[in-house]
Amino acid sequence: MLALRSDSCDDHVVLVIRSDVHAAHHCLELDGAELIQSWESPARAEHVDVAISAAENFVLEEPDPFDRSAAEAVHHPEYVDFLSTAWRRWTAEGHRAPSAMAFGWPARRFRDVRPRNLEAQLGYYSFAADCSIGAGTWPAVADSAAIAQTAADRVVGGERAVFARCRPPGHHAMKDQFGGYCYLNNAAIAAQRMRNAGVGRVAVLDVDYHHGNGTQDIFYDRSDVSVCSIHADPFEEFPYFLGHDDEVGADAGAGHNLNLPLPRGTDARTWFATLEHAGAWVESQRPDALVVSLGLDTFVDDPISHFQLRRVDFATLGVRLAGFGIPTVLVMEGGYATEELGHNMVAVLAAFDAAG
Ligand code: OKP
Ligand code: ZN
Repeated sequence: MLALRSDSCDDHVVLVIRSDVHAAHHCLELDGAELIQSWESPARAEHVDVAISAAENFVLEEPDPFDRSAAEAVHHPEYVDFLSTAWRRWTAEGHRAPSAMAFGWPARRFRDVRPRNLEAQLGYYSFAADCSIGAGTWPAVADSAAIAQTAADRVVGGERAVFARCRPPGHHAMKDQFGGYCYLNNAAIAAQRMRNAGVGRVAVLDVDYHHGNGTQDIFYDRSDVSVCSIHADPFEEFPYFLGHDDEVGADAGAGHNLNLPLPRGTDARTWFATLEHAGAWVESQRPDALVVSLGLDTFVDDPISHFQLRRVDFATLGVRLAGFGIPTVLVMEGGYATEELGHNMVAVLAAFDAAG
């Protein structure tokens, strides 16, 4: 599958930041009234690592230590505190359940006032009951953020592109709410990290099947980080309550957010026509660097999603992403056809690399 190019040279490789810390985090999620092992499993990252290791032009590195200030630059500090202490508090309270999950939220006409009770705070700091907090959650979440942070640092340091093999994913994580399997917003952390290092303008292009509501939330009123998401129409798909095409940014951010919702069942032809639209808009934002929220749950055989991209389409995606011709952090998001995910990810990355 790999890239035996005649012009291939030693420094032409894909740098991958990854580690094994994620493996201790395995969510429970509500499926109707039943708790099931989450689709977002350790095996996802393992399959990606195996496929990447089998391909010769990838270099794998461990992340630098997590810099909490990188997370606090895009999330409320008290939210980061909550995430990092929730499991300890849950244990100290002596709950019977092996992991913590919310059951109530400040829905319409309730007040946005932070409660003291831990179970209430779980609702205050989340928007969905599809992920839980267990013993391995915070270590994995912090490590996933460290992977994004390190990838951004390497790109600032001169790498043309770096793949941040993050798990858990991040693009649903808002300034102060977790949900959708996401706790810290890895893509936002990477974008902000590059801004702080002096990169002038950053664009985030989110190609995951689901709307990147967290990334939109974090940058919605800013003009220095533009956000574009192609996703299943929130009228019919998670995260349901954000991601419509009339969400264009606010205040200084007006005109710097673009949502391109598509119907369930969208095929590759329509998807790539939409990617062209997204690409032209991203270029109109004149970014100096790109962050791609690289979810591959657009795959035809994804068990929880309903677009129709095939492996060959992921190679086409890689070529298009390389075509922006700017320093790029590729951040892993969703993709639940676990056995296929590694090969699909390598298809994107190898094509990106071969296209230069
Ligand atoms: C995360 B990412 C509840 C199902 C909830 C949430 C999907 C989260 C996708 N049983 N599904 O964008 O790939
Ligand atoms: Zn997704």
